[in-house]
Amino acid sequence: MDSKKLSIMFGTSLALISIFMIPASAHFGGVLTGLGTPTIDGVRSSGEWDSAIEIPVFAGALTGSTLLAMNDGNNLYIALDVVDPTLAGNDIVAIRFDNSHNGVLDVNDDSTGLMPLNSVNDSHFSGISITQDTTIHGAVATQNDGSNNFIEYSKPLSSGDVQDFSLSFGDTVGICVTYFPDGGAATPDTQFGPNCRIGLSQNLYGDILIATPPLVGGELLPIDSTALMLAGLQTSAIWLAPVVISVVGIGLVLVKRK
Ligand SMILES: [Ca+2]
Ligand SMILES: [Ca+2]
Ligand SMILES: [Ca+2]
Ligand SMILES: [Ca+2]
Repeated sequence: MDSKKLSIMFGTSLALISIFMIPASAHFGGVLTGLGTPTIDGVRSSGEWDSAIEIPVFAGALTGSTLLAMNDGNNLYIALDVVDPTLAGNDIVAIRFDNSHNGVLDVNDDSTGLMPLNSVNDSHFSGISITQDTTIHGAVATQNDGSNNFIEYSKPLSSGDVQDFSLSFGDTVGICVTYFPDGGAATPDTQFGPNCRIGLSQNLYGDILIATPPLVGGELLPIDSTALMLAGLQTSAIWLAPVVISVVGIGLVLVKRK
């Protein structure tokens, strides 16, 4: 095989590896990701969250609840579809983030508390405790459909506030979600991942991958045309096949030339 063909194959293989590169493995559960822009109104409208990967969370009385996340170029969106027949003033969602995905609670790791009356608290780890930010960022809306509370939350990917996360396309951020139904205590059954609130470790957090809209001709593709492809890319093991084949291919070509 001549060197030109070899370099083409090598280049193609590298391109395939970069295209099909999968994110770091989840701390717990599946990786949440998706591209899209929901309306933060507490209503799961038809198709609104279809591009987001939906994973089961919680246990016991909350079995059947699910968590979703997606992003566009501006915001991170999170939705919790939690089994709860009534929306009460003390149904609270607490979300903690592992900003840099390092598994350790760091100063300024982000945190939020979502209240059912559509108010949002914005906090961070001060080094001693979870403390309210100087400037509150984020929006939330919650509604009940008779069986579930649907909580929709948005926050800028990069608010510019050092007390908030700053996320770019391709980043993975850890997430710990706790639901306090009717002000009840947090138990492993009401947390994703289980007991993620305990201690300084963030190793039981789940993961959100900030989705990257593909560039075509130097421009971002419209989100709707790419969401399904990206969702499949992150969840289906079949997408690993080109990586494996490419790596094996490089090895075979190099061995053959020796
Ligand atoms: Ca909505
Ligand atoms: Ca951290
Ligand atoms: Ca803030
Ligand atoms: Ca914050």
